[in-house]
Amino acid sequence: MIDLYTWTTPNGRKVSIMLEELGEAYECHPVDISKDAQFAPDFLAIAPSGRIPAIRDRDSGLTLMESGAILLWLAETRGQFLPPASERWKTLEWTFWQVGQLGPFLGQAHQVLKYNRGRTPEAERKCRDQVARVYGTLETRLTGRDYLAGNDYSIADIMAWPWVSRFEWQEADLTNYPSVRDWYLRIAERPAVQAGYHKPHYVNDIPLP
Ligand SMILES: N[C@@H](CCC(=O)N[C@@H](CS)C(=O)NCC(=O)O)C(=O)O
Repeated sequence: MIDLYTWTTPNGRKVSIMLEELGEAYECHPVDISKDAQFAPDFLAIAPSGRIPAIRDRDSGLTLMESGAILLWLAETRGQFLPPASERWKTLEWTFWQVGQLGPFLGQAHQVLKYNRGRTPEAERKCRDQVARVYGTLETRLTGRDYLAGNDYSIADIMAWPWVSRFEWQEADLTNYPSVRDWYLRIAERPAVQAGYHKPHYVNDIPLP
């Protein structure tokens, strides 16, 4: 049994989607980051960075923060969504690209373009450039491929998809990125994605371009 500490954000949804894909038994513990629940001592004992998501494995007592580490641990210990041989390295390449580029740049875009629009035009211009750049990278990678690692759906897709699901917040028009759009819709149809998206509670339907 896994305890999942999470909230209704892209980083949190990566883990609930992965757990649903694995058919894993888990219990959700909401950490309302809009009310600073991430700074409660009990949560900080599990996630010293004070950021969701985090997990505790009840069997081994292992605790983990950082969505990339959590998905890698689940993939390795369950033997799923991390393909063998060369696709393994492409999976890790795109997993780390998500951690280092897609998440941080789109996260900045949410702050500037959604929550502070009209305040700093230069910051908005830079954010729009970076949004176009990461979507351009995704489009190039997904042209002629069903999934980021290649043929197989993997943790690389589970890492990236929840960030793309906020395309409206990022002012990203998916009709400009047809391969990303097809990939996004292909993954949105998965029952585990539809279940994991609404954890720890329902906010809105999965946005459809
Ligand atoms: N690199 C971390 C990022 C985690 C993260 O930024 N979580 C956000 C929500 S999506 C958070 O907890 N924010 C609260 C805060 O910064 O205080 C991961 O991939 O898990």
